[in-house]
Amino acid sequence: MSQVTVTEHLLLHQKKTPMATGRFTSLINELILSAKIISREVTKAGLVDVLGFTGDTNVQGEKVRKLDEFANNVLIHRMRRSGVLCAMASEENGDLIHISGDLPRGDYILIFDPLDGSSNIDVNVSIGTIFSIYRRPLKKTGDKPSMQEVLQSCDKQICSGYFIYGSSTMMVYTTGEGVHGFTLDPSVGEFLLSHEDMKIPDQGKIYSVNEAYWNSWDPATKEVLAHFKSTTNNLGQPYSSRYIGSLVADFHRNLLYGGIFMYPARTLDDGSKGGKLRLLCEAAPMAFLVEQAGGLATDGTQRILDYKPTELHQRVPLFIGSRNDVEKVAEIYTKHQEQK
Ligand code: AHM
Ligand code: MG
Repeated sequence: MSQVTVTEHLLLHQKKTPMATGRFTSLINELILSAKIISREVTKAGLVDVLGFTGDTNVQGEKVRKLDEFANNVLIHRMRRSGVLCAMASEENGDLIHISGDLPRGDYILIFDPLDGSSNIDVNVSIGTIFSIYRRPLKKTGDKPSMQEVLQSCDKQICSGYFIYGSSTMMVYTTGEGVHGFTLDPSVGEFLLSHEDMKIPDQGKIYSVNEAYWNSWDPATKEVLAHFKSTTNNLGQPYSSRYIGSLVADFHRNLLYGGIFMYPARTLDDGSKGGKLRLLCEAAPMAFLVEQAGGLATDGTQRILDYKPTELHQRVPLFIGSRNDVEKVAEIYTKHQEQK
């Protein structure tokens, strides 16, 4: 493995990456330190009292697990004091997290899912932290940014990535100059470059979806699934089905092997229809990564990075992964729309 750390990699690419300023680098370093603390606690799960629920329910209506709360607190506590942010948003908090007046502020906005894949925490299956960084559009460093300033078009992200707490802990990120992966070497406590310029294969062999929702899918979605199972698809044989239930882990595997992750819209009991995954802290950061790796991300037809969010916790359907596979999904959805 190379000896290149994330900071060195950012500096090496400074010419190509104008945001590799001291302030941006210190933001990334604070994020890395937070992730190391979260990783340490995840590794100790079972030995210390971090498994199970806190008894609270979050803004999404989901029961909060102790590790969810721990990861969220670590990120808020550290990043708030980083001096380079003007606001944060977390999957776990209903409102924007402002930087209080007595702390130094910068002009970056950080959006994160502190611990993605919560249902896997207590059973020792890979989970992750997802992050997305925007720059404040109006340089008014004195006051708090408005919601309008935070709800920028998703293609305005300047950096996104994730930490995956798996068989090893990894950081995968992009600043718009390719996707790079680093593995935490526990003996030196540093993330070292292990996967430079990652590219997702154009043609996948894997589809990842929670197929138990079959009865709540529309005919277009059912045809998408039938396509991946058929012998008349691009592969000439059924794809393999792999679903972990942690977006980070499913995405990471598909990035390396090729494949498509799908969380389609479902018709719910109350008749409403929509995706589950959150645009700002899940879909958009992964979409930035996958495009930088040569893949695609859509809601079926519309590119995720073309979304302009209207609310902080907006949800979207998500189809993300290998180019040929996501294009096929769009073809099927478009055909069904035209038939309506
Ligand atoms: P979380 O952020 O609360 O963990 O929820 C998001 C997770 C994703 O990681 C995963 O892809 C999805 O929810 C799984 O949902 P389901 O259990 O409906 O398949
Ligand atoms: Mg999540």
